Amino acid sequence: LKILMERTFIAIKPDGVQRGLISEIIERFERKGFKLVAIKLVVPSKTFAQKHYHDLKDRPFFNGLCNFLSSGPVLAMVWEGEGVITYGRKLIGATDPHKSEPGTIRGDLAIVVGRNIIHGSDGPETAKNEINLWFKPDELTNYTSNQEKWTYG
Ligand code: DGT
Ligand code: DGI
Repeated sequence: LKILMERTFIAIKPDGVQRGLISEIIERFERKGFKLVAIKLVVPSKTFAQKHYHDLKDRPFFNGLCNFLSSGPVLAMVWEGEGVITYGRKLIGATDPHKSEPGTIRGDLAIVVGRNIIHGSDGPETAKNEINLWFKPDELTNYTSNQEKWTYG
């Protein structure tokens, strides 16, 4: 059995932290079987938020989005597992909570796009870039979870 391990960057934005949704969100990733390899609570600067969202720099909501991301603590995390980039997005749900399915994080826990509580990398390239932007190499742990042999067989 060959496991194709991947890592993705997941962040609970200031609205999710303020609304007390940290444990609820982490629980969903944990229960699925994904492994937490890095975590920290940080207040990003506006400049840092602009770097994180640079792909959206021409959108009308870019400034408001960056102000919002830097308005309070963000819980930055790296999660590992087979297919975690794609499946993480599935757990999160569609960008606009009006459209996210019930059962997803945004579908169950958010209402409007400007306050959609969580971010997740949208592909292998962004995952790599976002992990490098938010974490130093020595902040990423390497360990074998006792669960892995039961989760993957
Ligand atoms: P803020 O700046 O933290 O108070 O954020 P809000 O609540 O004003 O709203 P936000 O962050 O969703 O959007 C920031 C700005 O961008 C806001 O002045 C309205 C504008 N905006 C947001 N979404 C859209 C959109 O879909 N289209 C256009 N044209 N403008 C938008
Ligand atoms: O990767 P996503 O967060 O699902 O979506 P994205 O990368 O297209 O957009 C990043 C964030 O920007 C999103 O979580 C919320 C915000 N956003 C996206 N589209 C809109 C938006 N915010 C507002 N106000 N209006 C939008 O149309």
